[in-house]
Order: sequence, then C-alpha cells, then structure tokens
Amino acid sequence: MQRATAKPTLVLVGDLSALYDINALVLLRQSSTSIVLLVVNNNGGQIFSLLPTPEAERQNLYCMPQDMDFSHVAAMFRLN
Ligand SMILES: Cc1ncc(C[n+]2csc(CCOP(=O)(O)OP(=O)(O)O)c2C)c(N)n1
Repeated sequence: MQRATAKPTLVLVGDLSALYDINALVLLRQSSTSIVLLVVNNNGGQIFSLLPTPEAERQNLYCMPQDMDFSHVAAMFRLN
C-alpha cells in the first residue's frame, strides 16, 4: 500500500503476524516515505479467541504465545 500511494504509512500488526512475516521487514529499507511499524505484542494470536476454538487447547494450539522481545528487530534489519 505504501508503494502504491507513496504516502507516509502507519502499519499495525500483531506479534504473531510480525514473527510469521519478519523477513518482509527488509522491504521497509526500500521505502520512499516514512513508515512506522507498530507491533502489538500481546503474546499470541488473540484473533483465535474470537472463533469457536476449544478452550482447553486454545492457548497451545491457536493463540500460541511465543514470548517475543522485538526490541532488537529494527537494528537487525538496519531500520530506525
Ligand atoms: C500477511 C499474513 N501473514 C500471515 C497470516 C496468517 N495469520 C493469520 S492470523 C495470524 C496470527 C494473528 O496473531 P497476531 O498477529 O498476534 O494478532 P492478534 O490476533 O493478536 O490480533 C497469522 C500469522 C496472514 N493472515 N496474513
């Protein structure tokens, strides 16, 4: 979307989504405008709590909390 619009862009993603597609952060280095990426680090795919998933297995099989610390990710991809 940022490439199509060439506008400054705010990106909001959950922690599992950020982890799942973390290699895509390398693309932010090619951005022509500023991008702010905000990771909601609430430990897991809480969207699956909205679905009729079995409560006993919900944490381990659906939410899958990973206890990630994203504070070094920007440096890893040489982003500000
Ligand atoms: C671009 C993209 N990558 C991966 C997925 C697969 N996916 C669906 S839900 C989900 C996890 C959602 O959890 P989180 O990102 O922590 O957000 P929350 O549910 O807590 O809002 C993932 C990785 C997707 N739908 N789209």
